[in-house]
Amino acid sequence: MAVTEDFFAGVIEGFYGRPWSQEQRRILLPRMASWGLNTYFYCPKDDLKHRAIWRQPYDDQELARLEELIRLCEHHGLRFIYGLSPGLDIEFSRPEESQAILNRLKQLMDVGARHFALLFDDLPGRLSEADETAFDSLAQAQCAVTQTVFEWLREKIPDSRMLFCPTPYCDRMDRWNLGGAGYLDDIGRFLPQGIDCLWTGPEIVSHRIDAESIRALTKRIGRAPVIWDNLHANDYDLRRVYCGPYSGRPADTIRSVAGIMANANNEFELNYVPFRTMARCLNSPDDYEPRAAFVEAIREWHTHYGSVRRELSVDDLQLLADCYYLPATEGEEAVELKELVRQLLQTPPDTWKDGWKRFLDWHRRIECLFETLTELHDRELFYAWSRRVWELREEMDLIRDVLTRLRAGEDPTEGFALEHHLPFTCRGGMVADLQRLIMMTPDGRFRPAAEQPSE
Ligand code: GDL
Repeated sequence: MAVTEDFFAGVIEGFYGRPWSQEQRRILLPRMASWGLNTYFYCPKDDLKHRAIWRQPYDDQELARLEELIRLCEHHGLRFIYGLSPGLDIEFSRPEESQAILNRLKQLMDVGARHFALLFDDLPGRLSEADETAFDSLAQAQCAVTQTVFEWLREKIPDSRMLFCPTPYCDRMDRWNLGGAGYLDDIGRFLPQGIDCLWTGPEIVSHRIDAESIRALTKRIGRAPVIWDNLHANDYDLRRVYCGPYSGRPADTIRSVAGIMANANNEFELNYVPFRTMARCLNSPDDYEPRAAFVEAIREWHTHYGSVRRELSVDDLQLLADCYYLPATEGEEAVELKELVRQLLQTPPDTWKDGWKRFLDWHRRIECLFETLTELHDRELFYAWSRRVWELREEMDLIRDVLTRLRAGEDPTEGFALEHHLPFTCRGGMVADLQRLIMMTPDGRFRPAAEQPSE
């Protein structure tokens, strides 16, 4: 099954932080088309005019950049969607506000945009005082403005597609009654048919999305949702990137929705495997196998890793991606490595068998890996990896030094002063200190950490 024209299959540039560069987008768009994706959705949270100052028109230079993207999408047969987030301070009851939205859409339409979205995610979830008297609920206020925009749009471009992102956009937020009780039922009643509704699944970052939950939602909102997929998004945690395969969206889920678009790593270069595997999954969901798709995508991605001196092997790239896999799971080798380190730290050295040798082998590979990455021709690719892999290498050094002391029979009770790890510089900083004060249990609960000396 190939993705059909009316199904949204693509990429959302919708994360917090520095938007991708124009050059990165020029690389992305043809790649998407060649992989069988059909939509690029522009809505970076930190394009100021997308959200913070949404009423101000784009200047000529900004508009020229957007126009180039629209043309590129046209050229490659992709649908370009422009998204606007007016929700931070919009007053729904003032007609000038709807007009401000139309002005912005008109600006984009004049340079060729045909499909649009209004996004009401990540907002206070309350109406202003004036709006409280004009509308019965936040959902009704949002639907009223969206309807005005939709009617205007369809008059100008009858086959235009329009999307809407609700304030509660996952099951958990619905359970919290974000946006007010009955918000999603109001969407079902008041959001005109023909407008698609975005949804991230059971959670903001959903490890798995089942068809059953989609069917229940479809009934409530009166349409099959379009999945805004945050599986590989990493804007919420600067330590992590996700290079694991698209997974946790079974074929019957894919068949139950009106589209799936991925909002992924801020580091554009690290999205090769996420997008490649998602494209594969959406185009043949019945025989999609995540690990096999991952291994294949790694082999393709490996061709981007030409370096000035030493060669990076496919196996080493796979090890690296295994260490930066998916939000709730590590890749196969990372799982083995973590388990080995745990065992070595918790058992006496005379029971380690070949464990020490195996650890040293991983240590050496990660060290070499880092050195090779520094020498890549593609500097952007190296810069995207650099701080993450530096940190991984540092931790591997630290573990090696601690294990070395244990092997020498030293007593760990008082802790080891390590030559190469300057206390408070290594693993230092306000956030790291705060993190140590609250610990997470193995099943993901939080509690105060065991007593710690004050400074
Ligand atoms: C969100 C934001 C998105 C962000 C993502 C991951 C939606 C609809 N909105 O809540 O912009 O990148 O989480 O942090 O997902």
